[in-house]
Amino acid sequence: MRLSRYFLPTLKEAPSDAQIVSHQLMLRAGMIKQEAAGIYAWLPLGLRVLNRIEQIVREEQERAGAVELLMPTLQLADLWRESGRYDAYGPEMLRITDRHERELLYGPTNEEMITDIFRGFVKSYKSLPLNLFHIQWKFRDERRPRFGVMRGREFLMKDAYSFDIDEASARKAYNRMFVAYLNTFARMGLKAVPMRADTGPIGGDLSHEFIVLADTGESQVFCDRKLVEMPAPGRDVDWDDLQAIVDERISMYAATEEMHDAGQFETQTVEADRLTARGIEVGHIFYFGTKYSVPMKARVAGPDGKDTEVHMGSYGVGVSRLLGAIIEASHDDSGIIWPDSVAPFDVVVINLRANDEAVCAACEEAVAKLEALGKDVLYDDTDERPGGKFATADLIGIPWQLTIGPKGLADGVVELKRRATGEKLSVPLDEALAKVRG
Ligand code: 5CA
Repeated sequence: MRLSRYFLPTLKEAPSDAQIVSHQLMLRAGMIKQEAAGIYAWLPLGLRVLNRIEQIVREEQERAGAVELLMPTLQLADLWRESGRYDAYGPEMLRITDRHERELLYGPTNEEMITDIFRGFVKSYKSLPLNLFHIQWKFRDERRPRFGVMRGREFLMKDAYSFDIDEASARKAYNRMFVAYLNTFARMGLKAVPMRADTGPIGGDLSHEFIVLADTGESQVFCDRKLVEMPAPGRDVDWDDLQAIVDERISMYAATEEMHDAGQFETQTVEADRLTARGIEVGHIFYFGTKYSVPMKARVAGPDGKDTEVHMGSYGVGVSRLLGAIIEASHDDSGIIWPDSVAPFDVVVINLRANDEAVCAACEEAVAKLEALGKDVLYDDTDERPGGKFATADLIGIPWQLTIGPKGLADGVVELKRRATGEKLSVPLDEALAKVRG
């Protein structure tokens, strides 16, 4: 992608109402534009990262056995009356009336709709276990939308819903999502800690939030330091029996403010491991049994032929919020430092003299070779001065910067910089390519 033909509206200064660093950097890097309070347009660079995060979430959901579908953003109010949540949800729900005076709402979550889909098609326990997910925009009319995409009103969520014949099997579904979440966030370079959590309007009595520790986090959290450093379980696990992996983690103290018990914290952890911090909730999983299947009559025939209500759970990931969380966890004074796995481009090739034929030819050769290696390349072919180009490259956080100018070219070298460490190498192009290839 040539920068001269791209759309990257970077800003010198962040608007003064952007309070936290991730919001400031997303605006300065030309990733998002606010359209209304808590509602953003995703500009090309932001959309690239959003898509990459979405894809990691999708892959890890599928690895854990969940199946993707797509439900609409608009839902019928009557469906929500069946569960009793239409009135219970309160002013966070955006209610809409169509031209036929039919009451609709912009979905804040999808338990009712997925339960309706399920009951329409699934009649036997033989179709279970089943876990269906989608990645769709949600709307919650938050009282205080703030911090950019962290607490938006319109935001992208991955929500999965599991259906099982009984509680024991539903807990296995819960464990699969628990482990999938650990792997998902680790792939994005995040340390996300599962913590006991309040279930709020979703309901149920078993629930964990996945929290990324960051000073700007909205909630106060308390946990055992060892839990933060624990590596993710990885893909090669027995997906049918994850209890030991889950138990090892939930046996260590970790709780959000609402669930915190100071006495228990002291007895369960030694003082040196007691961590009190702030955190960002990037995921939340719930087991709520038959809360929706009873009122909505979602039943299947069991092995004995008798109809029984299914046991359900729901599992959310804040896909758009994750951009903010990743930036909070990975930036410096010059800008964003994207982990390789979610970066909008893998490499930026910086042309130091865009009016010099030999330099342009060398840059184009480098771009072509990088693309042949399967890399996504942003080619800064603009006639901006070098200082401005380096500042932009640092700001937008591309993991590798490959700089080519007349002086290096005369010596047969290019400069390769790793954004995360600042480490620079002056080497022949082929050596730089080998480094980037990894
Ligand atoms: N139905 C359940 C699970 S699918 C549910 O809605 N859970 S939730 O309310 O906890 O939301 C799931 C995730 O969405 C949260 O963990 C959070 O990461 C993200 N999220 C929630 N509200 C917002 C918001 N206003 N802005 C951005 N992300 C949000």
